Amino acid sequence: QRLRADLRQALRDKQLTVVYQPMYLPDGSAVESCEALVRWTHPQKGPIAPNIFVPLAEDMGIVSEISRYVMDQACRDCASWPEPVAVSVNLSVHDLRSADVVGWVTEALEEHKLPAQRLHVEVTESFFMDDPAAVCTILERLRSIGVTISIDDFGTGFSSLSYLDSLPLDIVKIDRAFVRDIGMQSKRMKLLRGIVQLTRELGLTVVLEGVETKQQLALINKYGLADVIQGYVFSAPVSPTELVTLLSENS
Ligand code: G
Ligand code: G
Ligand code: MN
Ligand code: NA
Repeated sequence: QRLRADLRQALRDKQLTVVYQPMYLPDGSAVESCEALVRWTHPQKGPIAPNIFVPLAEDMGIVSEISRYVMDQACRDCASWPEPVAVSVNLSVHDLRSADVVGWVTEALEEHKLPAQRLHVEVTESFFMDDPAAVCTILERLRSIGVTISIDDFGTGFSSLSYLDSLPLDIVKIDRAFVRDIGMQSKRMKLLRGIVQLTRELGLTVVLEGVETKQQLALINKYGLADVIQGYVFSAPVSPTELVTLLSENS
């Protein structure tokens, strides 16, 4: 109960910040895009994980205020990065229950003069559970203005394969569970190779999440399994300032 009141206060007092995790080309030569990740530092309790407060905000019916805040920051920050680095913003399924989202995304892009081509939005499989037609309509509208659509945590939800060809998608971010235990001859590796091949067959871009070690990276590149790589092997999430430094060193 207390945390709910504190979260409302946090939105008013701008206690929320955004960090960015760069996603790289598989050889590490350049940053392709950066994922915006919201952070909350509670004045007494310290950092609260988004896994705690995002679901809380959803339950309170105020998650779109967080999404709009992150979208605004993300568009502002991305506009200052070297082209063509894109920013990727997580949406909540609640954001897609109302057509307003197209309006506030457009506003953020226009306000910060960011071309829509540099904005990606991430949705999860669970978004398509209750009202897939409505969600698809809104994603189509975002796509028609030039926004790129990513499916996040792919492979962890239900009926994951059956709809890959029917949803308005551009990028598949394969969940880190598929990367974690890959060994040369492992079943995990076979599974990952199969998913990647299928994804590419459908014309979608493959992002591998949660790549942590040099060994994983070497295997991924040996088999050419990723178009883009996100994970600690290249970089953890960093502050907007650190990111600007990182991007300037990287280009
Ligand atoms: O950054 P971290 O690993 O702690 O994120 C944990 C979870 O919180 C991830 O699943 C991530 O997608 C989610 N998350 C982080 N930032 C946002 C955000 O701005 N909006 C939404 N809806 N989820 C977010
Ligand atoms: O669910 P989503 O993909 O939005 O979550 C992104 C979160 O994953 C980020 O908050 C980030 O902290 C975390 N993350 C990023 N890279 C790695 C990694 O290499 N390993 C692990 N375990 N987590 C990661
Ligand atoms: Mn994500
Ligand atoms: Na993910």
